[in-house]
Amino acid sequence: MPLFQNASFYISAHHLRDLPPPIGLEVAFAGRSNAGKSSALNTMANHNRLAYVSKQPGRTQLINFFALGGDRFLVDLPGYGYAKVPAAMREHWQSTLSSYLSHRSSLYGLVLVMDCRHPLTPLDRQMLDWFCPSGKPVHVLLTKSDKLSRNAANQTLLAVKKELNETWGNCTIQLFSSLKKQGVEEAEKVIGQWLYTAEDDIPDTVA
Ligand SMILES: Nc1nc2c(ncn2[C@@H]2O[C@H](COP(=O)(O)OP(=O)(O)OP(=O)(O)O)[C@@H](O)[C@H]2O)c(=O)[nH]1
Ligand SMILES: [Mg+2]
Repeated sequence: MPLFQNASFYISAHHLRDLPPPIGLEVAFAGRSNAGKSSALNTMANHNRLAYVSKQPGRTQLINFFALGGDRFLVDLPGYGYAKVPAAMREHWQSTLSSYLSHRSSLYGLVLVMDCRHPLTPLDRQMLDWFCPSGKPVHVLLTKSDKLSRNAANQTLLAVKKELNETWGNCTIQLFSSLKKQGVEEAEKVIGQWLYTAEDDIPDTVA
C-alpha cells in the first residue's frame, strides 16, 4: 500500500502564528509557482483533489498541512516567482516562507519541485542558498518529465545533479511526472525514510 495513501487535509495557515505546534515531523513541498507541487502531492497521496491544482499560477496561497497519521505531515507551500502577485502579498509570503524554512523545528527536509524544462531558476537557487546551510536534506523532483523526451529528461537530470552536488551538497534528485505517475515509488522511498526511519514506528510499507 502506498505510504501516503491515508493523507488527509489537516490545517491551513496564513501566518506563522497559525501554524500547528511543531510536534512530530513534516516534509514541505516548495518550488516555483506552477511547477507542479500540489499535483506531486496529490499523485503521491493517490488522491486527485487533496491539494488544490490549477492552470493559473499562484493558486496555493496558504501553508497547507496534510496529516499522514502518527504526527507525520506533508506541507504544501505557496509557489514563488509569480510576477502578478501584488507586492504586499509577495513580501508577506517571502518573510513567512523564509522564516518557516529556517526556524521550523519539526521540518525534517524539503522537497524542491522544479519543472524539468526550467530547472534551477534564480529563485530556486536562492531557496537552496537559504535552506542548505540548515544541514537538512533536500530532494529535488524534476517534474513534468512527460513533457521531455526520455533522452532530454535524462540529460537534464545529470546536469542538475552535477550542479547540486558541486554547489549545495546534501541534495538528491529524480525525474517525476504527475501526469504519467512516474517516479512515485522513488519519491516515496526518500520521504518515507525521512519521516519514519529515525523512529520505532516504521510502518510495514517502508522496508
Ligand atoms: N504535463 C504535466 N503537467 C503537470 C504535471 N504536474 C502538474 N502539471 C500541471 O501544471 C499546472 C500547475 O500544477 P500545480 O500542481 O497546481 O502547481 P503548483 O506548483 O502547486 O502551483 P502553485 O500552487 O501556483 O504554486 C497544472 O495545470 C497541472 O495540471 C506533470 O507531471 N505533467
Ligand atoms: Mg499549489
